[in-house]
Amino acid sequence: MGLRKHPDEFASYDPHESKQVTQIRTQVGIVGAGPAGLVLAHLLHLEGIDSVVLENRSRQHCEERIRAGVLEWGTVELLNQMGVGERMQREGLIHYGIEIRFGGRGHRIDFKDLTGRAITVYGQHEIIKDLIRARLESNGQIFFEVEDVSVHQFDTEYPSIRYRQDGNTHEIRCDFIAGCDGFHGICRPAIPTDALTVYERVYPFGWLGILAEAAPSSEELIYAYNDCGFALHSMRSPQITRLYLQCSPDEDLAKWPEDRIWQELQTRLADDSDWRLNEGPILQKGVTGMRSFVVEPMQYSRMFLAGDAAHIVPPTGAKGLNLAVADVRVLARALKHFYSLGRTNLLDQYSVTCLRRVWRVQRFSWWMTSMLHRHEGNPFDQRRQLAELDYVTSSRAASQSLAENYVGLPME
Ligand code: RFL
Ligand code: PHB
Repeated sequence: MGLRKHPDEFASYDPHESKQVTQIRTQVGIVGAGPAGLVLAHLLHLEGIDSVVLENRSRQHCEERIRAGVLEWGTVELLNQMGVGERMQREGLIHYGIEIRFGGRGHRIDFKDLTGRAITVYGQHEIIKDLIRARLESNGQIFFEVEDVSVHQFDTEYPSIRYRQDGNTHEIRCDFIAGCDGFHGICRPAIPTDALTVYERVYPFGWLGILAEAAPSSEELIYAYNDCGFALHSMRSPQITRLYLQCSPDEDLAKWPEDRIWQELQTRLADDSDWRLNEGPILQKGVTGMRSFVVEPMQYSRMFLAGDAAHIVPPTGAKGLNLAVADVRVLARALKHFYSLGRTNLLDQYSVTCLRRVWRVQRFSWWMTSMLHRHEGNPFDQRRQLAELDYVTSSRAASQSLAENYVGLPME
């Protein structure tokens, strides 16, 4: 197998561009420096496989983008095995349970008792910082702020990726392309539409997320079901709280001054005790729509989609990042198998292998979302939701099912 150890760069003349195009050769061209792209690049590096990562945003933007916060035990284990978990072990918060609040009372789901496992609360942007540092320290190539990225000839043995940077055109010639460019990326739309089936559900609500300079008001996450709508108490550190409020998907942020946000959070998160939510300056706020989305298959010839490029889950189950990591773990193993043995069987099975987990996680995220959010209309559904919350917090079997999914199903 032609194992090309180092990306080499050379220039050629492209008559269409009427100027020189810089060409880089590598084994795997990766589009996107989110969790999927960066974890994949580092896993491949550890197996001696070269890759180049292309990212259209700046390094600073990637490192400061506030997103996920909950890591499954399997994600934590993988990051540690990859040698990028040192700061996560120091600064991450290990949680052995979550609280579900409704009807004025809190109910703890005890992960340790129910599964023997825990989750770690550690911001996605911190993982991104750790991964970028690790890649650059290993002389890995990540090109930030690239423009006009396009993928070509991935239905042949000679895929390529083109992009522009500093006014020049560049081309990456590779054996495979990994589309790790998120939901709005360019890789999935480059696949012929008749080769893909899309499964989608858009929810009639969104989340207003805030980051506040306030000490968390509880040691664990609180998922609250309330007549006024869902609310979530999470955190990033002993000084920073992360909070979410159910809102409409096109909510106007201008209608949410700080005092309204705090008032609504106090109402929705209240219980019958004298518990109060700590307040503080709001550092960031934003609205996210919610959808469930899966594209099948997750591969087309020599292009493989991973993470949000292939699927989206509503954030209620805290699964998006974890699913992205699970995909690239499967992909890295399949690529290693190909380069070491010359066999494509694991690459051929990539989509089927990933989709099994993807659909189980879709089910869990949909279920958490439908149990915890208020929606218009049918009083029957509200009674049913309360019965579901009652069941899940009082039956060991039901709590265990929630806990098993929340801490993360075993990796393939
Ligand atoms: P990403 O993170 O979107 O990364 C894709 C990268 O590709 C770049 N890109 C391009 N680069 C080059 N050329 C192009 N044409 C490009 N187009 C895009 C982008 O700039 C970006 O850097 O996808 P990836 O790697 O698949 O990772 C997925 C996760 O980021 C996502 O699923 C999670 O953030 C979802 N999520 C959560 N997941 C969890 O596991 N636990 C959580 O607690 C959790 N909470 C959340 C969340 C997502 C949220 N929002 C904002 C959507 C909470 C929220 C509010
Ligand atoms: C977060 O901390 O951002 C977070 C936690 C749990 C979720 C979603 C987001 O379900």
